Amino acid sequence: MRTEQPKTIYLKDYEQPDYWISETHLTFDLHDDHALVHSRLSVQLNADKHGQALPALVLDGQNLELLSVALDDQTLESSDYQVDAHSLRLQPASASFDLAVTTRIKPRENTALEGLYQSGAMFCTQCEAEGFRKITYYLDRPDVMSRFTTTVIAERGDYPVLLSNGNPVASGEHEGGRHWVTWEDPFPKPAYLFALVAGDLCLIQDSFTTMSGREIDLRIYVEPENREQCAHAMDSLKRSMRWDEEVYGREYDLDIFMIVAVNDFNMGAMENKGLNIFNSSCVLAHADTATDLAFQRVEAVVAHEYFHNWSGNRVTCRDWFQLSLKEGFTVLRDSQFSADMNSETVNRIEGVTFLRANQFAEDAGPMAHPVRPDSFIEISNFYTLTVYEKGAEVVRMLHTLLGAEGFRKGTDLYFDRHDGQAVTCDDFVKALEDANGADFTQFKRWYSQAGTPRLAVEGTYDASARTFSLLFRQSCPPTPGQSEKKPQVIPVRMALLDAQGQEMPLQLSDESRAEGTERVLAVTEAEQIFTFTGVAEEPLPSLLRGFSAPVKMTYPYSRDDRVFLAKHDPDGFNRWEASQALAVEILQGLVGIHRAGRPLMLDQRLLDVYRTLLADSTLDPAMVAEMLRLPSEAYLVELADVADIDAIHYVRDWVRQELAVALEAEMWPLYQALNDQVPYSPSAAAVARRSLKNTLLGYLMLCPSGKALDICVRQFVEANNMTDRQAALVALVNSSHEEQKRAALSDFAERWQSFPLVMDQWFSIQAAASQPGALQRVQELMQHPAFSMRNPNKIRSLIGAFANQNLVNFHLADGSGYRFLADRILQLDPLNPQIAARLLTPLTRWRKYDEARQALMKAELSRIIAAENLSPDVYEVVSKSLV
Ligand code: 0A1
Ligand code: ZN
Repeated sequence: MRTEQPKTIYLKDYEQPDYWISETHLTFDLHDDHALVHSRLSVQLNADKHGQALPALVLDGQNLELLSVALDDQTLESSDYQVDAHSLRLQPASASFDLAVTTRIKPRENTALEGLYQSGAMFCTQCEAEGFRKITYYLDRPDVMSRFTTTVIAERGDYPVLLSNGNPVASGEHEGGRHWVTWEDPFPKPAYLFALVAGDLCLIQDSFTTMSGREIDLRIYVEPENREQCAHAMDSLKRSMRWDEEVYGREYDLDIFMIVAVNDFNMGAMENKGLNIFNSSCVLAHADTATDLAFQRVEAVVAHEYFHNWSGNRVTCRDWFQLSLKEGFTVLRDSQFSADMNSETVNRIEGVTFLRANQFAEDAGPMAHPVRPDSFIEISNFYTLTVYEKGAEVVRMLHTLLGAEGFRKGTDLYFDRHDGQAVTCDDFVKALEDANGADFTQFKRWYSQAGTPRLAVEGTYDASARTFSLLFRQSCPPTPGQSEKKPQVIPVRMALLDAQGQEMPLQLSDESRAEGTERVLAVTEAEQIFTFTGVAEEPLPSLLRGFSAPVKMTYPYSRDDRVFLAKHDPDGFNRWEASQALAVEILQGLVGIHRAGRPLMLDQRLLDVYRTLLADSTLDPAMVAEMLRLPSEAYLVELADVADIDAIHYVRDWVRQELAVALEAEMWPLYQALNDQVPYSPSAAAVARRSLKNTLLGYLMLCPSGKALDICVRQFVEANNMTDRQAALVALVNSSHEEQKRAALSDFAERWQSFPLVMDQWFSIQAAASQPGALQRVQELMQHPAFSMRNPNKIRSLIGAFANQNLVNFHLADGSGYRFLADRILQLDPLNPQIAARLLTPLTRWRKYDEARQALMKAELSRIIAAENLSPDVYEVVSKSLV
């Protein structure tokens, strides 16, 4: 139990800072077991707030050893200031002064990976959100923007590369083999965008000519053994830079743009000004070692961080409650980019699948919060799917409502108006309103109300009046602290289909003539009717196309309607959606039948849809692969009130096997045709073919004929890329062919043992395999030399994969999975509280399970909260989950 209750911080308490810092001069003296940080700040009173009175200056600081303080070059006595565990407080004598502070820190002992730390042999930083205060005393808040000049001094032999933000302006040698480099960043920035790197890194270099003809020096720094794995990241960077010019009119501003890959990193990457620091998993990609999915992730994350240079850095957040200002917008930007680079429909399907299985679950759980939260204890806990993914959906809806052109006018005004400022989500929406003469007052409830809205739709056709009415009813379930919800603006992109599946002309009752065949209806009321006139025959509506709003929509479609839509809807996304919904309905029905102890029978309509897909050679193979994929266990759990995970798992596996057996004859020739042994290519078309081929392999391996085993083993051995090799390994690991499985796993480990990212895949494939005994396997794997509790990627790929992806084993009725996870969280919390808090997610979902499991899960949460010296990170998640 904690003795001191951590403090809750509220948005409503926001105040401007008492002081500004115009200039920040830093010198880092890096040594093996410590670093000396000299800071010299030019500080000015915030006169708007205080007139002439001089309040105390209170700087944030944590885990710092304070060595000296000087005010305008006068060294202060320790009686002149107060230091506690979180701050340094002193009384200025004038409205403008220089403050010089020296601190000593211990980067090697920094296992939380926040502030300045060591990853392997290199020094690096992570300052977002509040890591800078672990480097030196500072006003560590995003509305304090300052010009940084940074000098890094270190041993030349071990640290030939010394980097920070901006441009290098001077360098030199010191006695005894030490050297130094000074970097100057001309753009004022908050401390969370500060970065420093020192190491023995190799450089991959390229260049980019901007729209105004400036030549930008592009640099990727990695450890020498990874040199061959940077081409895709570099290419993605150049395409991102061009895309941001073309689509948003945004040009890069500094002369250098740098990316550094580090192995120990809490998140995916960080958008530090001019010096992005990346988890190596989001930079490195080579066909031999990375799957197509990993390639796509690298492309998306490189783009995301690059796009932050405008949406995040040039215009930043006033306070951390506004986090979605930069994250929601930037996630939308990176997904638009990925859609443009790949298939728009497939990209949207992947995004929606992820959102519904994960963010919807967060929105229905104890940590549910609005896109702009009202309060937090630890801001790190609010880098969530709601702030990122739902936040992106909110901006996407604004895009849908304004249209591409209106949206672009709005973002131009936003960037123009707020360049160099720290602003709020309201400022963002205001710019979109002002540029378009729009009123988003009601729309802004998306920022303040948590929970996933329900949208129940009904359609009525009046044959004599030739009208078709759509009745929309919206509601939103209560979430923590919000019992009542007001109606939100829900854009519904839709069409009406005739009996041939053609889109019909659309005319609303208050319109004089029909116009177009697709509309966006803005549902704004709790209950609202839209009536279409001149409707020649009873239509089938195609609703919420492209998932135009993050809601749970229902419409009383029959299964035959869904089959029709899955085959005929001209909108590709909604074809997929219809096949998903059909599969969900069938699986849910079978779960009930299985629980009642009755025999299972597969609705032939699902087979019919799948058979048609397999026969249609005109379809995009990636799209076919998406449609052949059954809804995940996680999504089925999310949809259930109380999830019977054993039944869900059993039924889903059973349906997969039925499908495989029934379609084996159709699947074989298609697999063979796709398995054409052509040389590897990373093109979108080749990725699509691999995706379908490997989906088929997964099904074929379920057939009792056993015909697929040899082919799968051959694919594993002979593959000329990691996508095919890994797909074969997954199929083997999830099969009952023990001998082949063991051989493949040990062959794989031996071959890739010195590639940490490949070993991550090896860990997670085993951790996610649903056969009995998974927990013991995971415990054994924790002893493997490639595993480490100090490396977030390893924790995610072994412990995270087990708890989040292996639902039957994690939820074993004896509670062993829960106990194991709680033990790991307690073990990790003193080392890395951010990752420990993130590992809690599956335990926070206890309301979804039966009473016995609920009791077991809550018992583990209670055991965690009773522990001594819990971090605020873990304390916040556990205490909110137990309410
Ligand atoms: N801003 C980064 C990701 C990031 C988030 C949180 C962090 O610490 C709590 C660190 C980095 C991005 O969106 O890419
Ligand atoms: Zn981001």
